[in-house]
Amino acid sequence: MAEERKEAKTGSANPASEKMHEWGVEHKIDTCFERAQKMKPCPIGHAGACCKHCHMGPCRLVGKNAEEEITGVCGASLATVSARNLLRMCAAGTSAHSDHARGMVETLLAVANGEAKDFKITDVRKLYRVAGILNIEFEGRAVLDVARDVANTLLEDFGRQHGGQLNYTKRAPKKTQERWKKWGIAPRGIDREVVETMHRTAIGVDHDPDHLLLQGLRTSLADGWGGCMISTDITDILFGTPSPQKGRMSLGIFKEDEVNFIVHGHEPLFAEMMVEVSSDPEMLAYAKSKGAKGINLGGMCCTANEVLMRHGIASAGGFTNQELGIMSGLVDAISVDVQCIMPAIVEVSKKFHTKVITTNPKAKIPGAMHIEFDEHRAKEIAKEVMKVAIDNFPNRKTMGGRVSEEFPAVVGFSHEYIEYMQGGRWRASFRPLNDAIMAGRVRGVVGLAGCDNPRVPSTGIHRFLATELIKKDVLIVSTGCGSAACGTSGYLTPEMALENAGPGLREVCEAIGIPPILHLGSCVDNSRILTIASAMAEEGGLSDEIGGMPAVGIAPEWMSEKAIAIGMYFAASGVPVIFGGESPVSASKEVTRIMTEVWFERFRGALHFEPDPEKILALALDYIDKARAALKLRKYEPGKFATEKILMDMAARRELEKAAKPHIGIY
Ligand code: BF8
Repeated sequence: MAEERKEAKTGSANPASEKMHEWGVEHKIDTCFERAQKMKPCPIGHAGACCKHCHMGPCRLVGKNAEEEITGVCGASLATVSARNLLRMCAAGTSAHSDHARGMVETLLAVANGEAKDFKITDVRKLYRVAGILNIEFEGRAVLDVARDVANTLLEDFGRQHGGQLNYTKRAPKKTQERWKKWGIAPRGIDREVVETMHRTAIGVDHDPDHLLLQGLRTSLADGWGGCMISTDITDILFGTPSPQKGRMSLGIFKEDEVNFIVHGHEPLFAEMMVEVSSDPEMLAYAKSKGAKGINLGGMCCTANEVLMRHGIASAGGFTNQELGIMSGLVDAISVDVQCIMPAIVEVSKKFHTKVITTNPKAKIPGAMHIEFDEHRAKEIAKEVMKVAIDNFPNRKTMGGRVSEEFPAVVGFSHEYIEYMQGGRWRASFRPLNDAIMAGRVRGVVGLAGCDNPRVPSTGIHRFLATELIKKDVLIVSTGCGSAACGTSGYLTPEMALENAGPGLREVCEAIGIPPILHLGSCVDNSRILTIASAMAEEGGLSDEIGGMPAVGIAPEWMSEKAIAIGMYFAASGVPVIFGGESPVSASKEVTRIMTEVWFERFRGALHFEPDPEKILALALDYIDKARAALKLRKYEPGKFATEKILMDMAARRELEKAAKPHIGIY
């Protein structure tokens, strides 16, 4: 298998992960890397040419001139079939983020009603900000009353039936909103858009590919400006808006002499409680009674991002690291809730002593222990789960692979903090960033996001793009497993700017003391990028809408339907997006044309699929440079930039702290 793997160039591109993977290969433990080799994707489904929306099929629309000449039994064309397939991926992705968001809002409501005693409103300022956006009066009112109104208002966004559109769509620049209105894609209720997408993609309903794809965009906007943005806001209100934290990342975070507990998944409610419980004196005493020196909490995937950016809890990495972490033999228990959890972790855990515990009522895995989380008894349940890990500590017997690498990381750049770091508390703004782009110090901005993927040298394309982009003065904002790929390679540090960034970007990073790759959080926190782009448009000097900014989104190793929803909401909002790997609709030239040319014309965004990392880089830079030219900004030349504007340094920012009036804007 090892030889085969070399030939196929799979495995992880991260040295620590690959070391652990090699250990697994030697000990005959299969992981996603081996399964990816064994499982050849069906080429028809892979290209979006298979329709199984009724039982006359599945129909396979293949052959010479399939687009013109072949149809399904019902007569559906290849373009219809491909568009419908993409829409269903988008609907599933939207459902995942939005169901997560619903859980967050329900918890906020429970807190407001005094029913979730272990949680509280941590960021009242953010609550007021959100209340302001929703036109809810907050001055002079009890905090919990404001929270109740915020929760109830946002809950309406899920099920709105008549008229109107999602509350948060008004946070987009006016011009962006006008485009949505013109093309009829302003989302109404989140659940409604998902249901309509499922309806219109059923046999015998909507057959016009362009019309279908517009509904896909409307659904994706319900994800971005609904599910994701709501989730980000409520999480900040409940657990605090992130500001830079120091953390540790990679597979070397486990400790031999402590109880190692991993929180994995997406919804941060349970994980937050585990953070609290891991330093609880009663739990620590219990761990000591079992021979452990302490409790070492770590995270995996997006849950890791959530607790890393708020508490500095170490991250073991992204999607393809989940089995590898267990292979250390040091994980006493891993809790999982929803999304991106490989059921295979149960099989790997059987080779060691690790307990896998499912905690969400929506998700069980055969062979795993199930202890259901209930926000009304949050701490009690968290303690129960932690005790499982502590009781399991003395059972460690099978020696796993050993990896010592762990990297420091500076994480937790919320959009509020990015605004703050450019002007201090009282004059927070995006002016300095816009000026740096106008002056040519910063060439443009790339959102590096999405999954890591065992079908490519995992995390490697993220690393390649991160290095090349910052070298070319492109500021990176990263989320999800894109952040994990960068962090587990040691890229999320200010030193990265000194050593690898181009001269203009380096100057900006040095002036503010930030890394050239800003960790913005989990995948739902892609909504922070929408907020930043809106603020940049509002600030002036660049584009007056999200479209037309020298900005691109890249998900080079995507695999999840959630990534499709994200890519589509960025495209609909005006951002050209490039996904790595083969297109899931490559079979249809018509669908591909609509997603690139037609969407760009209408929304100034697009969705490309490009397997070659060099070409992804070239396409991203081309979009950025063309946007600069269209905005009549000075031509980007490395090392040459206008000098009249400088970014605010720390000393200047401290001076501003002494000034007056807080700024509570719409963002
Ligand atoms: O939501 S980046 S593999 S962990 S889907 Fe999943 Fe992809 Fe990671 Fe978070 Ni996002």
